[in-house]
Amino acid sequence: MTHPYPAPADLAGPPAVRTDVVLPCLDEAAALPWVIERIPAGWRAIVVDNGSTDGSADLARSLGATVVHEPRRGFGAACHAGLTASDADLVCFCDCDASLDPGLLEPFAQDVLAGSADLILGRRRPQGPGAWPVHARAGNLALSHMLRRRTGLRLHDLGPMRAARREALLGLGLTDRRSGYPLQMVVRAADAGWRIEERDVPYLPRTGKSKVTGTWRGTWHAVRDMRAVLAEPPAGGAGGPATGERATAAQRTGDTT
Ligand SMILES: Nc1nc2c(ncn2[C@@H]2O[C@H](COP(=O)(O)OP(=O)(O)OP(=O)(O)O)[C@@H](O)[C@H]2O)c(=O)[nH]1
Ligand SMILES: [Mg+2]
Repeated sequence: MTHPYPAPADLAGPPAVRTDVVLPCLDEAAALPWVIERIPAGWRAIVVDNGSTDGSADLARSLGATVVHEPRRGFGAACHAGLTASDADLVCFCDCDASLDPGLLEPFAQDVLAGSADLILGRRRPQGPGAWPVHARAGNLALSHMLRRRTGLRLHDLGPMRAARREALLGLGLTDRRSGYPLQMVVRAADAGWRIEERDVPYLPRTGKSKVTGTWRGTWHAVRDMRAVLAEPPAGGAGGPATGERATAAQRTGDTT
């Protein structure tokens, strides 16, 4: 797949860094305009259409996004299809429901590029009631504790907004294709010694119908998928994606290698 913003070959200086934002999308026509207009200038939006029936794919295309079709349902299936479709240096992820502003990913990408972190996650800070149901918040907190026990990582949230290098992400060999995908990414990155950070991001009430955390069924499925990820045996630490450095003590509470 060609990138719409190729690095000009005839200009002096280092080639431009390319960044793609993967936007998993299942019936998000109401949210798409808000999301796409916030993609940083020069970045490409890859909308992964996961079987929408509300015209999301055509709308995304008309808004200038690259559209990838992933017929297999599941948040992880959609995210991974976007990752494999990307040819950029950096890949960011963001939900496509207008709960998170993809424009906030710009400093994430800059810091990954500068090498100060290998994976940066947005820590969701709910803005007003309705942004994050109580049961979802409690589930997320419990998950953060389990993650800490499993990896030593001190994260407060396993949010969907993140940035990392594409080749490093592919190297994690992620296998979950449902709700466990975001957790598996963090667990495997931690096992491999990545430096993982989180940054506050405002979390807004989503536009359109809730599919996961707004429903008990969705939450239950997410918990089931995430428990399966946490039960996986640790992979042999392969070292950091760029430098091979281990995570610092400030980022982790213990060494699990
Ligand atoms: N749940 C779900 N989301 C998908 C799927 N494929 C793509 N998505 C998109 O993934 C993003 C996250 O899904 P959401 O439905 O927002 O899940 P959530 O944020 O956990 O929960 P709610 O916002 O409360 O529904 C959205 O942009 C969805 O459109 C899928 O198969 N299931
Ligand atoms: Mg959402």
